[in-house]
Amino acid sequence: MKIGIICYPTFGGSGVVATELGKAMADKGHKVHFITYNRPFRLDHYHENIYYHEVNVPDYPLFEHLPYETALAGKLVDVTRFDNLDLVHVHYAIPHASAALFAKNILAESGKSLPVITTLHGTDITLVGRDNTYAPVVEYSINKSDGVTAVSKSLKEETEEFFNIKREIEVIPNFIDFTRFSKLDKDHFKKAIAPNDEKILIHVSNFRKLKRVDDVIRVFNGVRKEIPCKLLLAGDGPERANIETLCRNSEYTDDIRFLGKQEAIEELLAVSDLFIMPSASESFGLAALEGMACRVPLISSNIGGLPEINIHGKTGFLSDLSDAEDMTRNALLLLKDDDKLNEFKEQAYLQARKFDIETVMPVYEKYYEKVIQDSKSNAK
Ligand code: GMT
Repeated sequence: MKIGIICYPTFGGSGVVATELGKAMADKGHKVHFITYNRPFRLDHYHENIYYHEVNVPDYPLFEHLPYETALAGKLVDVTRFDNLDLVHVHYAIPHASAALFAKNILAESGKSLPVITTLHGTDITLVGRDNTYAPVVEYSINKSDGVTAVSKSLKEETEEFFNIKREIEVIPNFIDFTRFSKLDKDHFKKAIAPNDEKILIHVSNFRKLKRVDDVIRVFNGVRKEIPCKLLLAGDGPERANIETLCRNSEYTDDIRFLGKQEAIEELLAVSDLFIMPSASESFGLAALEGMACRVPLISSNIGGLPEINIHGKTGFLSDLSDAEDMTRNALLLLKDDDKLNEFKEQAYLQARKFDIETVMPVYEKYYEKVIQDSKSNAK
């Protein structure tokens, strides 16, 4: 197949899923065309089946806001015509789905069919997509796409609860490429972070409010009161400055390291003992699943799609939203008992194995084929 992929190229779950899926499709022999405004950060090597088309938005004195959606639609029309795409798969509804549908309609004028698959990732439904400004466009785009997938059961349900959905939404979960995320031997690195064999807690996110990084600090302070440990904070975003202030006022400030955006996240996960994800909203929690793939158990809130990956009392623990005390208790339960911790590490890994890209990629491939076939039948 000749597949177009539209995604955000930045650090963030939806871009990671889009890129890893595209790479896996390319390995399988499909031609994959990424269409976005920057090279996706995990698209880091040459591949004979992968193409990258950059969307540039020409400026004009009249524009106070650059019309990215129009430029994206125009680029998609151009690539589809030249490379004869069989379908386009857009990740994150806003503004990718409506731009793709616009391109589809333009192409239809000249008799070219371009099926559009939209994958809903999270905040495009649970947060920003609910804004009155975007909601009618999101709803229309979901109903008019040729195929729609959601990354968890919970996200599908939330979509159907909030929007007036008149079509089937397929749940296809996110996945892990185990060639990248398998526990690496990084003893020397561990020694550098925790020279006295302290336990290492980790949090990875884009530091938005909904990630509740302040709860991570509360949990860490509570744990640190009882046992020697270190906290790694990877990622960056709007809340980072506030969190740094919070940490500077903590008596354990020397045990907390801000690492900023990290590409080789697997190396950090490889030395970690516990992942903390207390989010207020999380459709799936890919960053945490990457941790589990590296045998890092998960202390998380019990919202959204998190209970679909984190099995309470087995791969980690689930707590009510904002209950940092319970999260602290659960973290200590594991960190104070090496046998239990090792047992949870193994279970976390086995659970992550269920989301192996080798299993999930063919599900997407079949779905692509079905959507293309259905579009052909509907056109007759
Ligand atoms: O919230 C983020 O970390 C970024 C966001 C994105 O779209 O890049 O993540 C969403 O999609 C990820 C991949 O499907 C999911 O693993 C995240 O849970 C989801 N984030 C939220 O729902 C808040």
